[in-house]
Amino acid sequence: MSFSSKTATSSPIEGQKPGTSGLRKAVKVYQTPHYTENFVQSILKGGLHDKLCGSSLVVGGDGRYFGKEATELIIRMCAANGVSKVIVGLNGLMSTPAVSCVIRKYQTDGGIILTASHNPGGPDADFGIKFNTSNGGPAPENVTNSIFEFSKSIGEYRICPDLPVCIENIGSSVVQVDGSDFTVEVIDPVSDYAEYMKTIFDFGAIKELMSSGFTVLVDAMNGVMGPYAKRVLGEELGAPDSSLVNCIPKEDFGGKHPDPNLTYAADLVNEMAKGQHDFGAAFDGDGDRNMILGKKAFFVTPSDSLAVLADNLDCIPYFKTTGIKGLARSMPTSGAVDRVAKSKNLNCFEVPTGWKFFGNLMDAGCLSLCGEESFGTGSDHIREKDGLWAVLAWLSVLANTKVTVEESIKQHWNRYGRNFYTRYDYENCESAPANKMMEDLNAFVADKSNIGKSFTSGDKTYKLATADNFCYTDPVDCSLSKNQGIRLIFADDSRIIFRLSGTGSSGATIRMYIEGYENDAAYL
Ligand code: G16
Repeated sequence: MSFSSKTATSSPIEGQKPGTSGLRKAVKVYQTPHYTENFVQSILKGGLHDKLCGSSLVVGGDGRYFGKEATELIIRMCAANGVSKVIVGLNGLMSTPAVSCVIRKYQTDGGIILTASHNPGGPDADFGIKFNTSNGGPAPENVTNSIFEFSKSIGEYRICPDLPVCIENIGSSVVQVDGSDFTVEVIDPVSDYAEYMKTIFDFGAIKELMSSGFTVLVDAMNGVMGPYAKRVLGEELGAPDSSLVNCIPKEDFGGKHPDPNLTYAADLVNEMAKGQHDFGAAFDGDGDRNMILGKKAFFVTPSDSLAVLADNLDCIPYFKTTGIKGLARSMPTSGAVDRVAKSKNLNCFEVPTGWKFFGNLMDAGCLSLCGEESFGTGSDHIREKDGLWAVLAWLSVLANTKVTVEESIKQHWNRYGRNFYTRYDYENCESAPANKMMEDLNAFVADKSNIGKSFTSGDKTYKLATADNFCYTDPVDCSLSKNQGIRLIFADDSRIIFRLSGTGSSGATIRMYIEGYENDAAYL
């Protein structure tokens, strides 16, 4: 069959600047005329440039409302823009880590992920589109800037309107578009990822743990992770069906906020609190975030999770082959992992918030394990954070060390001290006063007479040692990222950090992160 594409006239739409991770907006915004088309065309041209013609791309998403329409539109636009092959998940589904895995495995030129991650879904909620480059990771800032620049001067987009698109059956189809072959390959979104996990972890050891009376409870939050949890934890590792809950992906996540934290995964927390399960975990909508709980809902902060995994990487076969090249965390993540790095004589990088900043370090062979306070953990096996990987990593540690989750955390605190940590989110703020607050904080940190001042809280006094707005120079390509968050660092390494979220779909969200370090056993 052969088809012809056409050029449609359009004009720039304000505000198509990708945030921390893609362009997240209300579904209703994405549904306005030309909004999605403009952004997809900007990704294709601004993200791929002269590689566009003849390229291959992966397309997948978390199953949220509007995902299917957007997937079909993207395929029609890829066909019209000279892309030669699109690999797409069955029914448009593919977790974010799996997209990264598939891009790398099949060496495509990148991928387009349809997700607003942990933001709610449905006709009145959020949608998002994100571009990943050929290394499998989120596009770095120079690429997202180029996409944004393109969107500001767009005058037309290309589409093949009559191309029939069927993503409901696995298989490959080739058609002629404007005289060239165009292939759409619909794949099982789980298989490649599941096979890869088997090469990273010792499934035999985890299986043994799971059959020894150790019980898990995993909540997929009605997001894309259901089929992955069922295949890997259920079919491969023997977790009973009843221990894997909310595993059918729903367009509106069943009305839930698919964010794996103590607030939004409260059902899991309450069930774990009954003390009937040894290990609990939840994922976000697209499967890159994770929350880990021990028996009786013992909460593992993401910063501690990273530190404990860093201390136990020898429990994971993958690292025996690759070696441990270095560790990293985002700036607001607690310094717990830094202490592990120091004791193991490893480099520990501090990058701005956003997984995209880890990619260069991994590609340059400087980084094996990294994480963020925002419930993200992962390694250089792919270029996205990976919720199920984190669960398998924890199960590997527990299988090897034969201690409980709570014991492993407490042993860690006893050895390294404890970074007490909390984050406050002020959501749905008006943008202007939030920006003014950041300006005032900028003025405060610029005034060097504040250094050395003491502040007292309870029986503790904190002396301000450093105050700045975090600026990062990528050690690999020397690119500079300024204004990445206000840092107040005290003499004992305690910190207060302020930054504006880059993942909201409207208004402003102010984040305040507070961290205090203790190594006095009486306080742990
Ligand atoms: C995204 C990024 C993360 C980042 C988080 C922070 O997470 O992928 O690397 O830590 O945003 O968000 P904010 O700017 O709101 O603090 P996700 O899971 O939403 O893709």
